Amino acid sequence: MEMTLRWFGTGFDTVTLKQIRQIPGVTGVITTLYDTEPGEVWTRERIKALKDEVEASGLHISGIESVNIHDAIKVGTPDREQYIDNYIETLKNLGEEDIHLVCYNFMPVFDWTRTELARVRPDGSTVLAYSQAAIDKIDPADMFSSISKDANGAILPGWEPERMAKIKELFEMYKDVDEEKLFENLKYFLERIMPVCDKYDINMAIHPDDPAWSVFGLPRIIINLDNIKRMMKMVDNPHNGVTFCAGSYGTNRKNDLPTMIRELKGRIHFAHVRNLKFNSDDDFEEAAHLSSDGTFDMYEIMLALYDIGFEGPIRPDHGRMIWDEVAMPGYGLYDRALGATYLNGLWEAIVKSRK
Ligand code: DNO
Repeated sequence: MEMTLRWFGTGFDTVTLKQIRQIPGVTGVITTLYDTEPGEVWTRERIKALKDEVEASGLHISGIESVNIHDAIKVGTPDREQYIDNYIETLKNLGEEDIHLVCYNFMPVFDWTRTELARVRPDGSTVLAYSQAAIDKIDPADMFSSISKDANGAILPGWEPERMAKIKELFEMYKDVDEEKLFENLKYFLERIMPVCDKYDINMAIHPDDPAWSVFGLPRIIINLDNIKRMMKMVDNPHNGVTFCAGSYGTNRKNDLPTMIRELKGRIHFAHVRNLKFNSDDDFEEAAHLSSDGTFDMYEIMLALYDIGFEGPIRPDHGRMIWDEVAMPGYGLYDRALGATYLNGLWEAIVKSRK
């Protein structure tokens, strides 16, 4: 594996490349062109400029998170053709710049969903949290405003204000899209993009729906092992793979994370490793990466990745806000650096004990 950190780019991220470079063992970043809108073509010039900037700091781009998918593709409206062509063009430009990993998601309307961005934990740190009871009280149209007040001024990934301003229209667009339709539209998209992925050896790594169940009555499909297997089988190409996000699959306590990892051998292209602390089955908060701070056995997760011979990038995921840092919720420097260091420690111990 390669240890990486997500970086949103100069002007969007409070964390600098220099800081990332100083986290022991972190050699790459997972990044994006944060100011592009879903459906836009990423030009080679812009990709190259990003790459040059990252490389000048002594790091490299290990992958893109995300190239977001336009709603027309998820809904399957006739204009999807144009947006898929644009996506293919973006993949070609990434491939020509020697970038071979793209994380994306196929969640309708909302990307990851949380009800709080700054729940206070007993140690005074703050974390993202989810409570089903709170979701059940929120009008989806108010979701964005209710959450963005705690965003520390950041634009949250997947919660672009331009899209959120059209929230009612978006719900209207998805009104006839059920799980079957969403699978069908995902298949259509994957079939169209696989040739360019084959040509440039680009691994597509779908991110799970977070939380891993339907929210606000919207269909969600990337939620468990059966559905992932269905997705991989319907377009059976090694470039059609997954981002194994422990914190997202782990929201559903029926998902046995180490078993899922072992079953997905060869098709996990990217891993997000983080911990959650459950207060009940449908109320959880994000914890420090350390096993003892949350509910998951992080050693077993790392061991499963080791056992399947995982060689792709791993990143610590959402961190707690600690030491008075002010940053995008989940994406401060300090707790993610602690997370990377802890995961590196587990990995070193596993490697040595297995030899
Ligand atoms: C949230 C992230 C997601 C993820 C996308 C991938 O913090 O895990 O926004 O990047 O769903 O497309």
